[in-house]
Amino acid sequence: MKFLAILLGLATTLSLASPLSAQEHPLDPLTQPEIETAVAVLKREGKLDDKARLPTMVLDEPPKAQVLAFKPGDPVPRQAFVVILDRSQSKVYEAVVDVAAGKLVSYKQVPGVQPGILVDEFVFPQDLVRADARWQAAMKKRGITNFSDVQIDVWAPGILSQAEVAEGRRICRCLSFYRGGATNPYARPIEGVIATVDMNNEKVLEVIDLGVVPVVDHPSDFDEKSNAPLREAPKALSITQPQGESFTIKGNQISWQNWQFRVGMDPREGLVMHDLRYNDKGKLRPVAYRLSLAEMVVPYGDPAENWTWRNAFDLGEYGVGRLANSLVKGADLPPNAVTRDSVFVDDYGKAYVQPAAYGIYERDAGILWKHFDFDSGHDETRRARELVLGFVATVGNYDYAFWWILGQDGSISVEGELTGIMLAKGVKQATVTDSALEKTGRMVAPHIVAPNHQHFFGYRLDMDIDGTGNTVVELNNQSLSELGQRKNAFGVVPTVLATEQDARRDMNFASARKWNVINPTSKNAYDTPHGYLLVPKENAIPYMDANNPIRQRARFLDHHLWVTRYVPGELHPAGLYPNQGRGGEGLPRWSGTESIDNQDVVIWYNFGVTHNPRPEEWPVMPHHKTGFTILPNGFFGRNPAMDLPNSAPPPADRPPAGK
Ligand SMILES: [Cu+2]
Repeated sequence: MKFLAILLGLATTLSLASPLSAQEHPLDPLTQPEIETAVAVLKREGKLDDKARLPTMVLDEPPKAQVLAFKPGDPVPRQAFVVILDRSQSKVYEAVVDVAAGKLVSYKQVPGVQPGILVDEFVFPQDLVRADARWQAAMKKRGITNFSDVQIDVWAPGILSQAEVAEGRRICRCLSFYRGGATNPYARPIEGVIATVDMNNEKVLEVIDLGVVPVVDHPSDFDEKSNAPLREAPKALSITQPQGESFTIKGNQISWQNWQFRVGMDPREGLVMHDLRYNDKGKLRPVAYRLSLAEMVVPYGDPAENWTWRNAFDLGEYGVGRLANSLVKGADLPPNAVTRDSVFVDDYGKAYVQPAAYGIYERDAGILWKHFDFDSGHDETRRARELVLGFVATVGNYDYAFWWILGQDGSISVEGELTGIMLAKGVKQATVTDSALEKTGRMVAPHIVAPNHQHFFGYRLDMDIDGTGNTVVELNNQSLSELGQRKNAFGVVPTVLATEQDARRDMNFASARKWNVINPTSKNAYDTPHGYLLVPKENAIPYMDANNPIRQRARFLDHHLWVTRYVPGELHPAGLYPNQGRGGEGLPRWSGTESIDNQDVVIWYNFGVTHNPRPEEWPVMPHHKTGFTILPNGFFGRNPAMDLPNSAPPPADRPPAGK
């Protein structure tokens, strides 16, 4: 996690170059002055001492009705939600501060929970472990005497022992990698050595050494020099917008090609889309109130004692938003991108700016629609343009890019890119000498096995199609061979998901299952309800046993789709505190028997990538793209992009037809 220290070092030393202007909207993220007010109020009320840390300080979003009733010029309700970790007493508190009035609204202790890992906690356990005689002995056994050559990564503890549960400690587990002068320490795991640290008492509780697996030097570095000779770079490809971008940004509101929405960067969820509307011939129609990545979990499938506990809840335990890279144009983003800074809060309540924390750009997206008329030679083609918004988070060895993509055809897509370095296991063997070696993973380099694992992404989609009263209809295709002679007929069978319980649903390949979110009271010219269709792509089911404590904590993965009634504060499908959690929090608790027919509903869509590693994914994996789409389905009544001007040059300027 050295990178994190560097990243934060960089971020915290920057002055607030461009503080956001005064708040205009109830959903704007907290500003530096608001953060300062919240901290001052907590101090004044005696709620923050020197040992207290702030794992969370975010905007306490007002209830939806209040936000929807808001008109520009109205007083803006502004509250901060704060989680306080009192390290001296190992207690956790939640506070709400009205930052407009400078008042403490609420303050309560929350027993039996642990917030995610603090920024400091990525750093100080490293020194504790390096100074520990048991860990030093384990290193010496492996011929390592210069301890600063060892990189130590701090992980949330995953599965706890009975003693650890009973003691109620706040703990982390530390993995060791031999960095030396290498750029890729993850290629040199110091296998079998795990240190457990009590973070509130700053003590190494235990060092486990399961026996020496030699740390073998082999070429796995990823810098240019280590991979020479380099191939010739392809010829320059210019991406320019000489007339500037086609979107406009006003505060946190963005407009582009009939779309209008607000954005906010959340330290836990990353880039959140708010109040998404489509300008349909002058009428600003609501589509979604809030769209967010809500949780992730990455379970590993290796049965070795030092691997079974490894499961990353990348939002609840680490916070992908605050792990956002400062994006680089020409690398992370195309040169025509616009980058935006974000204001976050450090462990001590100090605001800092993360420069270029997210990016916005337009990209060419192939053909949007086309038809060439053979008889007349008439050709109409519309080139697709997409608006892409997102960020890139590095969580230890892995790197994730998360994008929201809006189309000119009214489509909304989620694209995730998985890259970075697979978590590797050191083995004694240099080749696959026995099949057991690849039973739960794949040898990707001599002495390196990358264990099978899965990446699960939980998205929270608060859709509001033409208003808050929405219904979710499941669509299943089935053969209708009783119709006609040739037994070719098939059709879609719609089923209303009437209650929260009915709306715990799974993928079905056989019926090409999709879910339609409709407004039953808002209909198109053919008297069918306006709707948006959730179309899954890649997905997975978790292979971990249902009783495994991690699986219990990730019960949102019991189903690919859940629908619940909108309730303010229900944002995180594994609960607010998955770290060291007892399980069962979040969606399983919220999904009851309430009616969700023509109600304000929230759609929870979970999808997974089952990662069976390939040697071609070593030492750094080429991006794996995944995601899903949400398409207008009767929302417009016809192709909303018919009004785009023709992209093709006039016939006289075209090359001869290729007949
Ligand atoms: Cu993976």
